Amino acid sequence: MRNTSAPSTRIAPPSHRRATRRTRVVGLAVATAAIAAAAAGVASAASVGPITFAAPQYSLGSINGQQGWMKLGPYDANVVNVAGIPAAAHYGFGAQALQISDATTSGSFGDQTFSPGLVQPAGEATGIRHFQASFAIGASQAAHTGTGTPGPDGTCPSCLHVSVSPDNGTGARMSYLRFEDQPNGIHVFFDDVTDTGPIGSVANFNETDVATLSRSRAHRITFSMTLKPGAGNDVVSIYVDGRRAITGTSWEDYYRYDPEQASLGNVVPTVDKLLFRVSATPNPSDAGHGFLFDNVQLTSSRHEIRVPVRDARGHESHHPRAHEHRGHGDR
Ligand SMILES: [Ca+2]
Repeated sequence: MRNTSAPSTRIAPPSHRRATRRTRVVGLAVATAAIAAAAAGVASAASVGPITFAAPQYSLGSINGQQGWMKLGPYDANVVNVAGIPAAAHYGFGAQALQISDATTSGSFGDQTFSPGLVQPAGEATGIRHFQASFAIGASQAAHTGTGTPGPDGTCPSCLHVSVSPDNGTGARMSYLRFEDQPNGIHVFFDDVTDTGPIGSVANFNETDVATLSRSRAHRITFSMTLKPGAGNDVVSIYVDGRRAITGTSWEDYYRYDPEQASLGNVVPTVDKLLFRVSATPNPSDAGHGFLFDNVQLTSSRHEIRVPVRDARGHESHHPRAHEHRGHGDR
């Protein structure tokens, strides 16, 4: 995985040394952190969003410091005027959206772009074991950007790329999607981890190309995580436009067993934010372009919440849940 090179924090993902298969977004709505009533039966513990990056809460320019967003490094992540981006005219993103490119990248974590956090993190030791995060993503340019072409393994290190991960705000990623703008569309790569232990056992990162998104419209992406007590049992499903693209597991056992986590006590982290990360090969010509993100929403809960079929605007559609298709989610 190219995204884990030279981690600059110690809560860092693994080097890709042993990947079995080379494996490797936000808005201006009010980020409401609503702690649900303590009454039994209330499914939702906490939520953020939907964030639509709208004025007046959000201003054009760097996302850092706006409504709980953080981006301390020199990355190209800005609230932008959608009217100035012809490709996005029909995305349904309203007047403003979040633009992120890989013009500037680094191997670091804690200074990259983080969403606002949930008041109640989800984690297997918290009793709040369900985490759901979704966002809309669209290309900022109608045509493939740059000159990158995929290699024999299907990945394209020189293509426009941004990864998104459920995280705790420090770079302790518990899952991972990478969006790559390849010539035939935006490829979506999912990574999970297998490590049967014991402590000191090196983890394997498994990467799967789960979808190819058309550039002609925006797409809704959802992480649905169930963080069960014990090893090797977390369930992570990825939905593309309301259809399930893959079900795998989390990165829990990297933290639980991998020697890279020994100095931190091999502790499995909680999740309460989304990390939008740009690492590996920078593409300076992508500055001001890259991907657009909107309608960002996060929820933690005691009970699993159904993943609604929504369009990129975040509107729930009327047709029933249809998410059992594995594989490419953009058909
Ligand atoms: Ca678990």
